[in-house]
Parts: sequence; structure tokens; C-alpha cells
Amino acid sequence: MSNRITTRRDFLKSTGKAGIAAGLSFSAFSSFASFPLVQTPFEQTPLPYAYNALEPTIDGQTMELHYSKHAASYAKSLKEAVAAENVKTTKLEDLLSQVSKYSDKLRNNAGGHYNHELFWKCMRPGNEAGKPTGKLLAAIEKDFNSFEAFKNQFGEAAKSRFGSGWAWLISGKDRKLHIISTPNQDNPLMDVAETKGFPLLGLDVWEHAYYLKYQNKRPEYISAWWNVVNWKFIEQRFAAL
Ligand code: MN3
Repeated sequence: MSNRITTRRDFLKSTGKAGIAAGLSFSAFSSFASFPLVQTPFEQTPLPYAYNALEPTIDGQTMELHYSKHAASYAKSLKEAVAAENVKTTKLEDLLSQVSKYSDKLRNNAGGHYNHELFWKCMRPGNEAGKPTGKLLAAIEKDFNSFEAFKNQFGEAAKSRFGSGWAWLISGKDRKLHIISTPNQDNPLMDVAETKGFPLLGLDVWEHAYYLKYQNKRPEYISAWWNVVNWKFIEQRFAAL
């Protein structure tokens, strides 16, 4: 653990933010906004691949509707709510950490925008199940016994989320990895989250994410999804903590 603290402080000093570092509580997850790697702009960023790049796991029509309609709408409504509610912070991660002060519109759309920006990056073309390596794999094996056990537990969280929501792999305040799920567009950075932490990997289990291809078969979507998970990206997030 001490290595990680040192890494963070050194990083903050090197970017001229030692003053912020000095005031940091180690459990203050809003501080993750200080890391360029995990800063999420309020604008929708370009999809990092073509709409049909994740076929056959996720069909092109679903991706197009998901990115250009659903996610675009969260970004647009977030901007409206930010203007209407006089939000001062320019860091989305900071806003999420104090989201209980704002309206349901802001909560839903700040979460919706953040979650989707992360979700696109958690995937990559290839349709071949990969596996984490190095420190992330070691941490998964330590906290879940094995990579297979982790996948099973994550899949259960995603399957059993009633209605719409997300399944997450997070780094918790105890610095261990945990699997959680959140309802609607909530996420573990929010002050209202039952279990808070830093999201490493997120899976959208709203029907709009899979219904055209998988209909009511959410478990099939979940098990196919491992084929497009971008473990290199998840490893980078983990290394930044
Ligand atoms: Mn979605």
C-alpha cells in the first residue's frame, strides 16, 4: 500500500499539485480527478473504434444507437443541468463525489455520461477473450482466488442487477478489489453509492446495450462480452491508482 501512496504523491508533486496532495485524505476518491488518465471531459469523446468493430459480440446498430442517441443524450442533458444548477467544478469526477447536492437530472446524466465514456474504453475490437497480466492479474487472483472466479462473480453481479444498471470492478477504500453493481446510472464515485471506490471496469446491463441482438438473454450478452474487454486499458487505470 505504501508504494501506491508514494506513487500518487510523487505524481501530484511532479504535476505541480503538491498543495492538493497535502490536503488529500487517502480515502477521498474525488482526488482521482487529479489524474489526467482518469479525467473525463463533460463532452462526449469520439468512439475509439467503428460502430461495427465489436461484432459479432456487439452489433453495429446497437453501438450506433447506444453511442449516438443514448450516450449523446446523457452528455447533452448533463450540460443543461450543469448550467441550470450553477455547477462550479470543471471535473466530472469531483461532481460525482458530491452529486447528492444536485438534482436527479444531474445525478442521472452525470452518471450516464461518465459511465458510457468509461464503457467504450473498456472494450476493444478483436473478439477474442483476453486476460489481465502483471499487477492487475495478481490483485485479481489475490482478492478473488482466480481469474475464473472473478469472472463468475462479476457475471453474477451483472445478471442479478434488477432492472437497469451496471456491474463494476472497483478498487475500494480498503485498497482491495471488489465487485459491485449500481442501479440506473449511478456509479461508485458517487457520494450516494452504497459501496464507493474507483471504477476499473464497468459493464452496462441496460437493455439498450444488448436487446437488439440478445433480446431477453442478458446472461448470453454478459458471457460474450468478455471477448471484447480491453484489459490493457483496465491495467492502465489500475496502475494509476
Ligand atoms: Mn448504456
